[in-house]
Amino acid sequence: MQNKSDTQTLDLFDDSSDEDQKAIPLAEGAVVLRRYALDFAENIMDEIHTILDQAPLKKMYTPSGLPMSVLSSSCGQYGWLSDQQGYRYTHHDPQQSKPWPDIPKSFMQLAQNAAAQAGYQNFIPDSCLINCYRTGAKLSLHQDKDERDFSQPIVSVSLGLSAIFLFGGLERHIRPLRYRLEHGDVVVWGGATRLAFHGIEPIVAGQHPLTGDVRFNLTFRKVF
Ligand code: MD3
Ligand code: FE
Repeated sequence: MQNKSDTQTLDLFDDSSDEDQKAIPLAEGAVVLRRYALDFAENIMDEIHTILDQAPLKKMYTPSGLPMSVLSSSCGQYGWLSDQQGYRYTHHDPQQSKPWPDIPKSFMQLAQNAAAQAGYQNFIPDSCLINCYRTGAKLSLHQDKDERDFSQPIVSVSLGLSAIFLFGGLERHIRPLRYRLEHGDVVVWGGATRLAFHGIEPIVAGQHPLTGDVRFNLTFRKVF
């Protein structure tokens, strides 16, 4: 019988293999730290809510004016914005006309420890993008190219509802592989994967004890 989908979800996280807490290389330069943030998840969610009180989530628009389904905010020295003027990082939250909230110490430790596990000993992020996915929210295939130094990795933390992550190649036409990212998973994206096309499939409705009906994703970056 033919599979409905002609791509497959690789069972990267085979529970029988007892690989929890080990650094699993996903591809050249990308390292999955499965459930790495699990013990910190409650603290992280508390911190997220404190940040969002100061810098509320907002809907972004692509430079061509299309609304994005993901809601976003930031903390750190720089925050990411997208609107009809383009994609960019700013010192200020334009909605609040004040600087973005600081990156909490616990976030810095988590991001730095994860990066170190993947071989990046001196990762000091100056930006943390907070993405919130409601049911059906998705992120189309894209590259992250608005940062200055592509030798610096990006550290991502997934919380709440799981997502199917699309992991493509260095060119848009390459068919992406699909991986499930779950609550607590941390991935360090460096090396050749730093400029890979990637995206998120539409989130399937669900309930998570910590986040309710949404998925949060944090991405730690060194922008400048
Ligand atoms: C691979 N976020 O914010 S995290 C983004 O789940 C973004 O919100 C997704 O893509 C999310 O730009 C995916 C995993 C991720 C983040 C950055 C990457 C994977 C990446 C940069 C390069 C390659
Ligand atoms: Fe991205």
